[in-house]
Amino acid sequence: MAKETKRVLMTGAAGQIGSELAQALRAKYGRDNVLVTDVVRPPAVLAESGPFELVDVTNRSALDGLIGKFGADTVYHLAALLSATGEKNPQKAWDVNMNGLYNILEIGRARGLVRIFSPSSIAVFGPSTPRERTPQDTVLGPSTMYGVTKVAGELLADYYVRKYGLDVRGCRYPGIISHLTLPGGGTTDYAVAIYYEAVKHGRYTCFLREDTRLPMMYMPDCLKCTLDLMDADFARLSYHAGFNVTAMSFSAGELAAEIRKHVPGFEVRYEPDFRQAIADSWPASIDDSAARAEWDWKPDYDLAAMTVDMLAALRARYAAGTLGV
Ligand code: AKB
Repeated sequence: MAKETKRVLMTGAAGQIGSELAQALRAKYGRDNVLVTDVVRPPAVLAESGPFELVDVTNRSALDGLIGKFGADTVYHLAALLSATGEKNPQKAWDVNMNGLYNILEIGRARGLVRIFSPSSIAVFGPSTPRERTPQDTVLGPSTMYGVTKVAGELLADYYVRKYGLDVRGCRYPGIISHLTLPGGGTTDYAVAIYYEAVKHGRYTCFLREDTRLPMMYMPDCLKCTLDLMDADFARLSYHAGFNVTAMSFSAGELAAEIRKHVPGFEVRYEPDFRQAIADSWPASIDDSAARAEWDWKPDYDLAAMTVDMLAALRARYAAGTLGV
């Protein structure tokens, strides 16, 4: 029988996904069984709800020491530089994304970890990838350093599955939308910022063109997707580190129109910057039939349902004075 997860270590826990996934893991495995780590201190609510350590994922001996001391059998490795930040500092993106993952895989191999989660991204795709219903198996050819590291990371993780029998899993996240922790340094970040600005100021200046259509997912689906993939029966999986997943696709203009249904008079200006070229190199929609077939992936939220939920949560935070100005 497959070994069970009992003690979890997470890297990159201060980020948009990490901060919510850590809470979900604490609810599932018990607060003291989930050690969250990052190079910066996460929000107080997370740092104070269970064990937390500062660690740099490029420092293998520090990471190995923590995993050993805590007795972690499973790692959620979320530490990474995203697409826009990666283009500003490609060398650091390579260092953190590749050496961080290599360190985790080597520690996993040496310590015989039960399971590792290593997220990938739609950034693995590039300008020559089919843009609509992008297949699971297709041309990759990313044009960003972030995408290069995600392709190499998927290949490296799959190699460890084949060569060492290490159980490594990951999905190609689309843009993730949430209302707790802001994303940092991605191209899809506009789809979070637009909700905040709608609630706070009733207007937003978007760094992508109005007709830019990208695949997206709401945070509750992202958490379900991640936890379900990690719970899936290994024997059912023919893919490992790079499952296509998606929940919806919309353009910046369609998102603005949906928000306007709830925020009358909401104004959006479009001033594309360097992130437009990144968005133009990514798929507009994704075929995630392999994830649906192999571990029963199915999202719950579409654009309309997500917008109602996002606006209600952000308005409550605004009323409570916790949204900033
Ligand atoms: C980014 O925009 O860089 C990320 C991603 C799609 O991986 N949100």
